[in-house]
Amino acid sequence: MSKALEGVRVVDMTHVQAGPVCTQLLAYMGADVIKIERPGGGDVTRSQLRDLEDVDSLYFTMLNGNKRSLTLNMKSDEGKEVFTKLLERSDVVVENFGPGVMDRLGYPWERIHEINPEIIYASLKGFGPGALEKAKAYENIAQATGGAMSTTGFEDGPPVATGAQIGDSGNAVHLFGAICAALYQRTQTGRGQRVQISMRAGILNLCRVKLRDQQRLEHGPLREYPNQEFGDFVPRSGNASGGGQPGWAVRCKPTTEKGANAWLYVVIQPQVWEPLMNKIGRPDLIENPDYATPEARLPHLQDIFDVIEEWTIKRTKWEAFEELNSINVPCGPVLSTKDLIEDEGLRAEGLIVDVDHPDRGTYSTVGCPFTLSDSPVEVTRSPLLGEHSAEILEELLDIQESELERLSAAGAV
Ligand code: CAO
Repeated sequence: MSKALEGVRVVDMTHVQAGPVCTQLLAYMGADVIKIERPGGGDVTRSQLRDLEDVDSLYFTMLNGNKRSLTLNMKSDEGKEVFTKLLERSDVVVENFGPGVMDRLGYPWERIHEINPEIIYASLKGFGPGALEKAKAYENIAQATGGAMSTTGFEDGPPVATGAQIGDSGNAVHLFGAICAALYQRTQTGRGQRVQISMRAGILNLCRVKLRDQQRLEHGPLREYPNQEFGDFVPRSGNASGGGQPGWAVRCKPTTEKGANAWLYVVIQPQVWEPLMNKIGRPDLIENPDYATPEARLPHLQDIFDVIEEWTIKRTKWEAFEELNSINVPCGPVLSTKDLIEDEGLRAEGLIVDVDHPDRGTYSTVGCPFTLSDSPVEVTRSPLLGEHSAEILEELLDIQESELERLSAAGAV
C-alpha cells in the first residue's frame, strides 16, 4: 500500500526535540527523511541522557525513527556543495537551529528559494519578531513565555511546567501540519514557500482558552474556577478544568506501598448528577437546592468532590473507573509512565512499539499518534550516525566511492 507522503524528500537539519519529532511524523507518513548531522558527534541528543555507554540514547532513538542519516560538515566548502545539490533534489527542508544559524551557514530563505523555487523551507525558533527574537529557547522557556506556566499549578504554589512537552513535541505537531498544508498548496501553485513557527506561538495556541478567560475576567470572577479571589489575570486553578464541565482529581485506594498515582479524574456533566449521587450513596444531595443545578453547584464544587472522594478512597482507581464509567460518568485513572509502557492495549493499538537496534537491542518507542486508513505506519529504528551517507550520496548525487573518500578525508562527511 502506498503512503501519504511517499515521494516527498525531506532534508532534515533538525536537532534536540522539537524539530526531530516533526520530521519523524513526516517519516511515519512515508517521506524519505534524510537527517543531516555534524560528522563526529551528530545531533547532541545522541549522547545526552545516555542509559548505556557509547550507545545512542533513548532521547535520540525515540525521536528519530524511520529516518536516514547523512553526516555533513555544513561549515566546509565541500559540505555546502553537497547540501546545495540536496536542496535541488528535495521537497522540504526543516531546521530548528538557534536564531541566525542558517544565515551564518550561508543559507537564508532567499538563497534556498533561489536554489530550488519548489522547496518548502520550514523553520522553528523560540520566538517570532520582537524583543525575544534573538533568544534561544528550550521547552520550559516556551512554556514560561507562552502562558502555560503562569496558568499551571496551584494558586498558592509556584508556576509549574507540564510533563507533556508542549513546547517541543507539541510544536512539532503544529509544524507538521503547516508543512503538509504547504505541500498541498504546492500541488496547485508549483511553488515552494517559507513556513515559520515559534515555540511561543504554538504554546499560545494551546493556551487559547486561558486567553478566553482573561477577557471573561473583565466581566466578573471565573465562577467555574475553584479560586476564591481574582486579580486582573487568570490564576492557576489546580486540577480544575475551568471549562464548561467541572472536574477534579480525587484520591483512590493505593495499590502500592507508596500509593503513587492512586487518583481518578472525574467530570460532573449535568446529566450524570443524579446517577453519580446515587452510585456514591448520596441521593440526599440530588434535590438539595444548594446542589440540584449546575449553577447552584458552582460555589460548592470542592465540597462535592470531597464527597465523591469519600467513595473513591475505598476503591482502587481502576475499580472506581469501572463503576463510574458503567453509569456514563466521564472519568479517567491517572496513569503512571510504568502503567503506560506496560499497557497491552497501547501496544495492540500500535502506540507503544518495540524496535530492534543493532547497538542497544530492543527498545520501546511511541508510534504514530494518528492513523490514516490508506497510509499504514511501520515504525523502524533510528539510524546510526552517518549510516546512510554512502547510500544517499550515490543514489541522489551519483557520488562514487573515490569521491566519497575525498570528501571524507576533507572532513566534509
Ligand atoms: N555542520 C557544521 N556545523 C553545524 C552542523 C553541521 N552539520 N549542524 C549544526 N551546526 C552548527 C551551526 O552552524 C551552529 O553554529 P554557529 O553557532 O557557529 O552558527 C551550531 O552548530 C548550532 O547552533 P544552535 O544555536 O542551533 O545550537 P545551540 O546548541 O547553541 O542551541 C537551541 C540549541 C535548541 C537552544 C537552539 O538551537 C534554539 O534555540 N533552537 C530553536 C528553538 C528550539 O528548537 N528549541 C528546542 C529545543 S528542544 O528542548
